[in-house]
Amino acid sequence: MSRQQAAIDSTASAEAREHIWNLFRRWGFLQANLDPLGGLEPVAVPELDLSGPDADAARRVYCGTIGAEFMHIPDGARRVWVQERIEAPAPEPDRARILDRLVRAEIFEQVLQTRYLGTKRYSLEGEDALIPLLDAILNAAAEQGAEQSVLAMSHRGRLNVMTHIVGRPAAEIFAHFEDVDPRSVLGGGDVKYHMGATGDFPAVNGRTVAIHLASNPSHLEAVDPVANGRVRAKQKRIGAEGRRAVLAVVMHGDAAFAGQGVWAETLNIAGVEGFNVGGSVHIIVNNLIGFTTVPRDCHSSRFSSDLAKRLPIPIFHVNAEDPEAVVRVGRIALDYRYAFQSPVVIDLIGYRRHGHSEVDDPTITQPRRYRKIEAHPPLWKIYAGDIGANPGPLVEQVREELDAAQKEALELEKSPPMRQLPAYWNAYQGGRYDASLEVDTAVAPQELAQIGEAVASYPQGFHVHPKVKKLLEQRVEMARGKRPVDFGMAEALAFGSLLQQGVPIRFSGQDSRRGTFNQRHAALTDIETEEDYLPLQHVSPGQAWFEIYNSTLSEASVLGFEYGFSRDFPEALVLWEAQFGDFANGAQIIIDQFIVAGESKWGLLSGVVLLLPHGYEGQGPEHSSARIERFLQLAARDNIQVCQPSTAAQYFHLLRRQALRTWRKPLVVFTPKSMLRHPAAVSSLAELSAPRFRPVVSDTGDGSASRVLLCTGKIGHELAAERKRRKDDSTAIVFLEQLYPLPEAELSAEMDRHSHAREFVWVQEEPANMGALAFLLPRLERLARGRPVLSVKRSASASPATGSHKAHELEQHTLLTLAFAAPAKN
Ligand SMILES: Cc1ncc(C[n+]2csc(CCOP(=O)(O)OP(=O)(O)O)c2C)c(N)n1
Repeated sequence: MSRQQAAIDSTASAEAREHIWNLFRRWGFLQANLDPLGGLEPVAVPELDLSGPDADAARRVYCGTIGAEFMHIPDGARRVWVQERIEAPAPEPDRARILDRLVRAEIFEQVLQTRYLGTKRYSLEGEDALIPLLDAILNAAAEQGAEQSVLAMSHRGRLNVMTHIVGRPAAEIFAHFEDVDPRSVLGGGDVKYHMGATGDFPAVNGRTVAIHLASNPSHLEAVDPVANGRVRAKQKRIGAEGRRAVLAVVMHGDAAFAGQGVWAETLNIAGVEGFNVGGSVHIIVNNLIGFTTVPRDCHSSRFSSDLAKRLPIPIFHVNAEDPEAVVRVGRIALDYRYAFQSPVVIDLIGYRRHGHSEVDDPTITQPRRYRKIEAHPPLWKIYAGDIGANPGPLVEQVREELDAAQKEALELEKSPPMRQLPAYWNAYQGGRYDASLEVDTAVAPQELAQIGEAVASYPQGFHVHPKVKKLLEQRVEMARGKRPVDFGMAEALAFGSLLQQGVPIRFSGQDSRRGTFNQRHAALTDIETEEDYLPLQHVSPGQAWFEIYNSTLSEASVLGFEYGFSRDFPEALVLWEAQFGDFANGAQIIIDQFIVAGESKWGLLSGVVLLLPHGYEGQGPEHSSARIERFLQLAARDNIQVCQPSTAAQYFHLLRRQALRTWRKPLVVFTPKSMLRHPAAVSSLAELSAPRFRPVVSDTGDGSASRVLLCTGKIGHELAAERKRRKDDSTAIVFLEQLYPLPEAELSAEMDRHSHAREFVWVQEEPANMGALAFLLPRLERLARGRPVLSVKRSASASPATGSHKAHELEQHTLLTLAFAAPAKN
């Protein structure tokens, strides 16, 4: 054979070999040995029906207990990175450490089972490898320079993670089982497997990783964006090294991962600038069951992880009964996150030893599987056998330690707090409202002028759109007092003045940079280059940071993220805007489970602001309401603030108040649409220099009116116009600008001032079953002290508003007429 021919042959065989390996790289995971109970049958893949030394070698690598899915990643460098790590020989693991973790994880569950029979603990048994997996991830993270990690997870194995990863003493967990102090949580608190916890993870390399296990509700996956938002805030606080220093590790159930949209929305925002946390590590604690439901009823795909493949990120399936493979995957996944600042998914496939909880009998629905599980030894026994170790003394020692911990718990009089808030929360408080919390929010006119000029400026040579240029010229006139201030400018002035005072601002929402109603223009676009310029980043030297992002078209993940951010950045004003208020219910779980109840359940505060455009303007059922009634129904014990400022100045003071008070409470603001530039809603600079937000805006009359119309928001301005048209001088109009906490003193003073009024009338645009009516009526009746309180509203309706603009106008006309005529009894 000629030398040339030999070279061609060897090239051909190198290519053939590469082809074989590529087939296994692409499809091998479908035939990997991933299910400890053998239920996950290999998929028939004709491309892999190969024999020969190369095929055998590739099969050993790609069809063993690790199934790597990465060939869908478009970036070749990333594919090669994974491939090299998977094809390299497995590093020597620390077997004693793995066995120690497995024994501790399992014995902990067993002790809980015997001591607290009949109590739910959501055992980790069958997925015990999670503990060595987290251990491997955090050790690798410590090597990469991680200083903190935010962990999020649901019920399964949570108590185990609290003890063995977060580092909470077992005695604390026992104390919560003993429920030693029920009186401290009457009407509040949360179950033990939802509580947050903080602690320190001592890494093998001598460093410590501070762990924050996020408090989470029952609603599966809802915590995902919250955890990421928290990580982003922690990273922001650190600065340039933030992404290295703070790591998100999010755990999921297999049914929840496949089923819940919020995690998919969260993963979708992971690579978007405003929400990027440099990659989060996701672990599916995959026991191949969701309560009683089997995988084929949980998703339309082979793996619960399959939706993750829509993103260019790797997914590592691993058999939870090969703990050495598990820790190897943990290391590879973590290093990938650090190499590419990318999310990564680990699918840890095991089983669930007991029922959904320990009080649940799984043999009713999966009798065969559970016969198998009953006969299946725990992992530590299998592993000890595999490595030829005698775990007996360790098992004894762990049992003794846990016995001692339980005795310790019995002595406790209070359930110990399992977390410590960071020092940056020291300056802030929650609890009930108190007038002493108020601060002045005035800004002097000359300062407003300076800030106003700055927010209307842009660099020389920056090509502003002619329409925006005109608007900015108008803003300069507003700043100089030559033109009244509108809502858009009031917001810019509030932000600018806060930034100057050192308050950072983070803002996100759909199309929020320009503003859905073309009103904000917080980011200017050069019409030649499409480059951005954010005037609020250039208010004055030494100012605080300002960020504003257009979000993805998601409510749940984005609001969850902003709530999370607010949880770890109390000094910042954090705002989320719904495109129209009606869309906020896409984030209803975040509102219900975190924003309104977080303080009551977990003692955790947030000053997040929700801006919800609201108003009946004939734009149809989904562009009118922000469901005021729902927020008021959720309001109790001063948990949130619900406000509707009727003028630009009121909005200005409200935003400043939120940032400058030390009271950290979520603020829901119903913001205007058509009123954004309306002459009735604009304000003078003097009003911005007035001391404070006024929760009740009184009628300017002398109090002699025979009727008082009470209202909030846009309808008040329409009532005022109607009153003028009618030349009516016997009707007063009072704006309630804060619906919750209800400013009873101010409201009752204003009602008392109208001593000649024969009746009070609550007027709202919403149908009778919506708006503030149901919340306010009993309260107004109390404050009216015997005088009648009537109401004008649309008829009760299943949908918030009509779809016909003309019908809307007819309704609105009737509403105004009725307000000035004889209103119906309630
Ligand atoms: C959003 C939501 N819907 C329903 C439930 C009720 N629920 C609690 S656990 C569970 C099954 C979860 O299965 P999986 O995600 O596989 O986790 P596992 O319990 O198996 O660890 C369900 C449906 C819930 N907690 N959250």
